[in-house]
Amino acid sequence: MHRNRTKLAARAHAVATKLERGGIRATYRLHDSVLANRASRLRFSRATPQLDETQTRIVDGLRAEGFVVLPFSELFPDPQVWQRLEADASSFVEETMAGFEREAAGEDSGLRRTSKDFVVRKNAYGVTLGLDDPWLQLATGPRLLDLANSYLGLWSKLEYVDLWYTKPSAAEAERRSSQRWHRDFNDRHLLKAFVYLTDVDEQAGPFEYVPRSAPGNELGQLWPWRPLGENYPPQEELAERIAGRPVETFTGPKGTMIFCNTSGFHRGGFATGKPRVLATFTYASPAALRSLSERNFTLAEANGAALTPQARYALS
Ligand SMILES: O=C(O)CCC(=O)C(=O)O
Repeated sequence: MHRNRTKLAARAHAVATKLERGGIRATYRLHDSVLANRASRLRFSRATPQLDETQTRIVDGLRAEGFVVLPFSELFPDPQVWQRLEADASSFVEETMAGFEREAAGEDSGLRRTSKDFVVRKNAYGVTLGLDDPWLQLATGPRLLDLANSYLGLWSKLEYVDLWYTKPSAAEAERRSSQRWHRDFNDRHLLKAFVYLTDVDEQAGPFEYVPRSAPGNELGQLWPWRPLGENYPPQEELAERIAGRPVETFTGPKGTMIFCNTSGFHRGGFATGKPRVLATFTYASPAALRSLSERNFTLAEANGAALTPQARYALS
């Protein structure tokens, strides 16, 4: 009797999961094609931003290859912008080091991590950010937001803002989670920006990308992106399918900035010899936030008067 009930419960659970997943997929598709994204595409088409030469080069590069890499100072030439960010990054690194010491002493470290325990995060999930947060300001300023919206062809949502400290894994460690090739689950097209805050060489777990693997590009049909699809394909099979093709490995000095459509295949953070510190932002469509993903922060009660309509939308 007990066994039957257990079997029945398991079947009911499987059916419920299937229905739930079907519902999430349908919600995503509806918002992508008709509801949320349509309105945000319209907003974009009514006020297309004027991009300068650097922003245009980034958007064109993203469309062609799915990634662009450049020095942060090319997009933000004012050294004060970098100094402010670097000061904040230094505090994060100091706090992380202090947390590691507490951890080593068997105390509560206070460090923020998710299931990806090799990464310590400044924000992780559930944090409240104010408009004075330097990274939030950067991500919602027109230099980044205009190019993100132009690439995505809509008024995007800022979904994720964080700093990561990636701790080196043991020498014999195997690649885990996002250290393995995958497509991000969040959206059919999304834009991530990474800013290296330390020098990143092969031993610091550089970010890597398979050019032209985003949906709609040449390799977009390789284990194609689908809502709740198979986003981590068998790694050896993938390696065989992309053999002989270029793979971008983004080693670079502190201040390297990478833009990438991570619906294409990417991996990184497999640090083996030294830590890697970076800032990361994600821009996605409204449909993604309504169905597949979750914003990692809430905006502190703020007078949004200083925000552009695009920034207010990105944070709403
Ligand atoms: O840590 C890395 O370089 C990979 C990050 C990643 O997979 C992601 O942000 O989606």
